[in-house]
Amino acid sequence: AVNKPVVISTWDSGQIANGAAWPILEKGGRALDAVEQAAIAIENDINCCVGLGGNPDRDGHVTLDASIMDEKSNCGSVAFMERIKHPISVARKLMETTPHVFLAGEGAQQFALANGFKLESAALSPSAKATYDQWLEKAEYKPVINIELQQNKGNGPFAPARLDDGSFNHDTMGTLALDANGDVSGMCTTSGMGFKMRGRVGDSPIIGAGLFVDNEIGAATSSGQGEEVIRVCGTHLVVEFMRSGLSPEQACKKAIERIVKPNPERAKTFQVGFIAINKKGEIGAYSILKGFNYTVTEKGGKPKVINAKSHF
Ligand code: SD4
Repeated sequence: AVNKPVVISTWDSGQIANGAAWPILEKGGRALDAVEQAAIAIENDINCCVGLGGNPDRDGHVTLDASIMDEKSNCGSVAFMERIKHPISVARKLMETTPHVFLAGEGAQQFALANGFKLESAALSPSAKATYDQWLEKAEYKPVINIELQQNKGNGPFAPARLDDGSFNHDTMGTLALDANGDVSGMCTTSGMGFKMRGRVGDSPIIGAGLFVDNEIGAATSSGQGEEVIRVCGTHLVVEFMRSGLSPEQACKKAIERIVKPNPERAKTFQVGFIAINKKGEIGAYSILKGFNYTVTEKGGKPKVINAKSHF
């Protein structure tokens, strides 16, 4: 029997995303609407890694990346977009009302404004300002390894999933849903790597890298060092492995191995995690380093946080 509806999101902060998606799925609503609401919920929240409250680039500007994809392989993305609160909804608008799939920078912002989205303040959130000021003391441009386990204080380029008091902070949010109708959709939204170079775009808005959906097979999304995901077209690879018959977890594992193989020593210095879902409603995940987790909500509606298996 097919396990539906079901929604999965990256990280334990996926509880916020799933919490917004589930009421839609439970009522028989569309996976696309569910994943958009998941993104909106996390973009509304002030946190290090998603939305306008997130960490800025190294010049002090918050620049957002987001993508969305539906059951008909329609997709939309925005990247390097500033001062718009809900990049996910801009991505959906682009998908639904234009012949294009990807807008960046000023053009993305212009499209948003032309469609009724409001220009927000450029000011940093208090938490991002504090983290940025702290970062400026050294202004070192280097990603920190396995941040979820090793750096539970301050926000490095990849901010911690968990704070000192044990509550979760956030990280890039990717959400995948299978609705009661049997259709799959997904989204990915982020403020990207903290203190990135100006103009840097990660995997999250790139279809096939940070997000991929194929309604015949399933879907995948990712979190972690975007450059490494882009290099292997990560989520497209996961979906193709599922097409060849692998379970979601096996498919995520093989994609992680593809990243690790060319240089296993180097791969120990960064984190990548994939989550995936197939048409039967089976789910799975895998990461390079320990510390990646994800949240599942299915029958009963109670979110479950699961630790992913890892390569190292
Ligand atoms: C990026 N993949 O911009 C994102 C960052 C991320 O958890 O996932 N952080 O490369």
